[in-house]
Amino acid sequence: MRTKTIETRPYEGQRPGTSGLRKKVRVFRQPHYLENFVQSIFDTQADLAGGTLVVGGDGRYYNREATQIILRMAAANGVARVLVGQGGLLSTPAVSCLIRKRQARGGIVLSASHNPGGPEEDFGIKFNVPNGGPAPEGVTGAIHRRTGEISRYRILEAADIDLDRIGKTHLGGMEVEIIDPVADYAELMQTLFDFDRIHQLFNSGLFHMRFDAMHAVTGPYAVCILERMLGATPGTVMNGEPLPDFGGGHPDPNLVHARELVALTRGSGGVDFAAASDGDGDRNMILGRDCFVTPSDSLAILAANAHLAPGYRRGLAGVARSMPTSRAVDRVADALGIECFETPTGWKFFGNLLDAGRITLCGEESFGTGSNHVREKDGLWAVLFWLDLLAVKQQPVASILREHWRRFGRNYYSRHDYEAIDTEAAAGLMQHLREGLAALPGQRFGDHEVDFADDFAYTDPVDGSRCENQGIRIGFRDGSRIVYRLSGTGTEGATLRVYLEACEPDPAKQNRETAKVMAPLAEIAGGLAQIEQRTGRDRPSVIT
Ligand code: VG1
Ligand code: CO
Repeated sequence: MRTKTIETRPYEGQRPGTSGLRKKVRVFRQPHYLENFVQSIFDTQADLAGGTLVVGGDGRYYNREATQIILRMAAANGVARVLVGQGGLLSTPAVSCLIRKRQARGGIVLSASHNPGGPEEDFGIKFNVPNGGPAPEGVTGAIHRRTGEISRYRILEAADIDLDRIGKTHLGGMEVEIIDPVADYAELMQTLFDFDRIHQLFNSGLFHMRFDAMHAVTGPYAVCILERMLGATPGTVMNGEPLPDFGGGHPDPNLVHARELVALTRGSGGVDFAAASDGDGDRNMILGRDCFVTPSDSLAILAANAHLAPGYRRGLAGVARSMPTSRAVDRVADALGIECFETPTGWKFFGNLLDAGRITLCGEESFGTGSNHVREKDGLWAVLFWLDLLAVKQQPVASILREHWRRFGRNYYSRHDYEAIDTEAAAGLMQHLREGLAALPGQRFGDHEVDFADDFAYTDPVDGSRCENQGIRIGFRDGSRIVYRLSGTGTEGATLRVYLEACEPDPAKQNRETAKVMAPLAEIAGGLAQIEQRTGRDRPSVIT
């Protein structure tokens, strides 16, 4: 086996977004495109040489081919050992768990998360650092700079290795260990939650749940943990087989894309509990009978009840939420007397707070919840957390939710996405908003008077790094809020996200329909940003 050095030229636009580099498969398949990015990781992360690297993906189209290329490049770049999930599969939280447990110097996750897969769809690559978390801005910036100057990459000349056979082999001087993708992760979950208690809940015969793996990576994890270890009825997990095109769907666990699952929760015959996860297993959607728990509420409820789960028995150091996430968890933090941090969108911003022990739980409105057990958001972890709470409380999801609102108030919440709009129109819209910010405080829009308006900037309390232009916030005196930002994960044009939040402390008004409550705010949001005029869209593409 011989190491070859191949000449190459930089590609434009290999800048990682909110969560890794995401492009259409056909972009990734251009000659040297993937290789340039991977070599830029090795060139900037010198510690990988001589160390352990974890590699796995969500099983989408191009996952296996990319894995083989990365393995040959790792061998040529002096990596000592690579851990690869069987079949090239590993969920994002499982990669994080393995990096930490096996003291790896990094990990590569092949996924475009909730974006569709297939030859005409999306592929992605993320790099995780030794704490198990997504590379922070400093690291992604260095990798991106390197992609702009790259002139050669190294790769071993070798045949493909068998990704399906568990065990150790060698690739040149590098050891390759094909591992069971589920085992280490399942073991970690057992240390956090009371598996016996959950087992009894399933055994009672009075509790029924469904989990939708959306033909993405969590299928094998959910079958092993829910059905085999916890005794849920076989068939609890639906769409459990990972497919390269996710069965043609969007592996995005929300009310729009997991419609089939939502239908199973409706009416008197509906299941008691239902959940879904996304392409790479880091998102979660929580449903009860005739009841949807918004991700922002879920974070607040988990924070308020964390002490009931064995892994969090001693309470929480603090909590954090991404800026657009509703402020439901802030009130829980107040009540518990712990710190609450507001960070920019993207899990990488929680890493320092978790490492420094300042927070225990954190979450995002985009169906992401997690804790200090790993350094990624974790879909199945959230599902198990809810199962543990349900086993203790022996109450329907809907009543847990209502009790929570009664005690802390309800934050009605909705996100409106305008997908694939013109990039310049989107930039113009944000610029227009920015220019108008200073004049907003004190102005009235219907019943709402503007309290503050700014372009969110964040100074990391641990390392002092600063991040600007993280989204426009407009807060009103009555506690409601409008947030605008442009997505950093899309692969077509721009996506405008408008986040709406309205606060309701009065229990008598906490059972209204979200869309009705949001209508006046949505109208104000549209007017302020001139959405229709600038994008040509008279309604959002997706409302979650
Ligand atoms: C979206 C979400 C963000 C999340 C990111 C990655 O980013 O809004 O909260 O962290 O996806 O999630 P954006 O920039 O498109 O709004 V996933 O499941 O890719 O790993
Ligand atoms: Co994801």
